[in-house]
Amino acid sequence: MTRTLVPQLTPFIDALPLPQRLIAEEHHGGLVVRMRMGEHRFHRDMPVSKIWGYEGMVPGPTIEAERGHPVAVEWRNELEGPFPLVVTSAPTHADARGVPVQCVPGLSGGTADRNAAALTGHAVVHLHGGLTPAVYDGWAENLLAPGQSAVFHYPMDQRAALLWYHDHVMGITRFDVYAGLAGLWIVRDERERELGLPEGSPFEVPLLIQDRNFDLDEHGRLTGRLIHKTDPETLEAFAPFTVVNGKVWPALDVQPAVYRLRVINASNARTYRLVLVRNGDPDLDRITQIGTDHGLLRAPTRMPSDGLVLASAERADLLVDFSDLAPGSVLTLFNTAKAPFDGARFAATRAETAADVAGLLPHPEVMRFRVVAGSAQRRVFPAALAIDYGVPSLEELADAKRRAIALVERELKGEPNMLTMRELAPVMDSDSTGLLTVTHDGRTTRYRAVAAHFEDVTTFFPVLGEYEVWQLINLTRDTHPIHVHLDPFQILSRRPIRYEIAEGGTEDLAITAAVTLEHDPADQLDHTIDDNERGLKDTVRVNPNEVVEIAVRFTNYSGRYMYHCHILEHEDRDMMRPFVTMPMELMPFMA
Ligand SMILES: [Cu+2]
Repeated sequence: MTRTLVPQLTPFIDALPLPQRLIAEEHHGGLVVRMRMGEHRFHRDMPVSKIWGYEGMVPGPTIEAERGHPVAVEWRNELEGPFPLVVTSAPTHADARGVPVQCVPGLSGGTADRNAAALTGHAVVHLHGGLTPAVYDGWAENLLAPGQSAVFHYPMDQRAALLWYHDHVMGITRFDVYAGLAGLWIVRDERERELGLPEGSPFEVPLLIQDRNFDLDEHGRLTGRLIHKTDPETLEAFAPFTVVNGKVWPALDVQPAVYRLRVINASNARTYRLVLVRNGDPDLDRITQIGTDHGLLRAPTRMPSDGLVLASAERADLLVDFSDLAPGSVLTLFNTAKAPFDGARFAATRAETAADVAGLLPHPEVMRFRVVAGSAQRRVFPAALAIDYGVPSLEELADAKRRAIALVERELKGEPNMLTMRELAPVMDSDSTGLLTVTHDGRTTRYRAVAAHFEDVTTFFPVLGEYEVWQLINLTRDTHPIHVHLDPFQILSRRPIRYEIAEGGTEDLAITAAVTLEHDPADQLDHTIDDNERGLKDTVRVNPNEVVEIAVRFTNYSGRYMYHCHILEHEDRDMMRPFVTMPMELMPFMA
């Protein structure tokens, strides 16, 4: 089904806002950030929206810190009801015209969820990408009620990178982040300064990309009221309007110079594949990627030929060279990824025609760059970027603890599907049932699921300082961005699998399935690791028919942390699990 929906808002009207900067050094490392109800205008032609935001803003202030200089933030919960967001599940997947309801504004026949409307503003802040002691990491159950506050200490003993802080409340992260509780956090260090990278305005520009939907009044006009809408077939919210730094489809005037774009996908569920288009053609060669989730790559990389894929919470540090362009040149950023994202390719040459309502992508526009007059500034950046990390060697990994996790979707009658990460333990006995087998080169390993839900027993106790290899096995039809709190990891491999789940084999905990590490003939994906993924990551896409192996080594902080799918609707139901990092010398005392 292809159909073009006329957008109810004119694109490229509003100027791209730059979030307010909150520079920790200027406050001697001590900051106060209040969570507050606010009013925010997402587009010039729409009334203001009520939001919950840090300092009452969307996005919150960008906190900037220096490596090695600790930052203490007093997070003050001053949220007030009523909850500014209408949560609804529409009764049907598509409207009378056959258009999926998620592609259009309004409630689409749904009613406001009363439990969501009754939310009063419990909150907890997580610094995503922070190497943070467990007590300040924002455990999803340790909440601040309105009127309460807490000082979180962030050591900032970590390399320069674009992080972000956002709400992480158990079961409702998807609503709190959607209501506005997200902001950027930039760590800076000497290595980046040696390289002469742009820092601050005008040549360093953060781009925080989200999708949002809004309510309609009785005349069909947008009211500005935020809507989180799902439907019987799609448990994630994929909203039709793309919002960058809080504006729908904004525009940025750029000089003929090199810009550093710090891009983050802060959407609940939507994956973007970003393609820059000029005069109808993809113009990806002017973009060089220098960094990923945890900062600089070892060497600059070019864009993947289809465009830059960023799933929820993934970041990219980009240099975009506009220096050869005449004033008046226009470049438009498009998204070509349909939703839910399953890794399927889409040629960059077709980016302008990526609209696809069946793929819940009614408006592929993201934002626009307009070149204005200025003296052309060319800059050359070094070919060597990061010099502080390498790929873990086979020797380092030889004795690594290996863990396996199956990503499983379970259909439930009369309620939305349940997604879980099943932690697997090898079993020896031969006659058990309820097993998941993994066959590789003729050798079969048999596993039993020992934990699936957040509240199940903790089974992961990584020892500080030691490498571990985690194997993420996707038995679903969607791509899941898996995020591990605390230390970053490196992607070791991404390989195709074929698998069969036994009839009725997906139980609440047990899973009966046979996985083979070989290509499924029906599978179109190439299961490669992009060059821009060969850095320090904290979120990795695990595509359908795929197993991804990561090497992770936790370093300084012991305690209880979480790892989870960063599709917030999945994280909330129930794709999140705890792990406990342990000092080596305590291990003999563990039962
Ligand atoms: Cu997921």
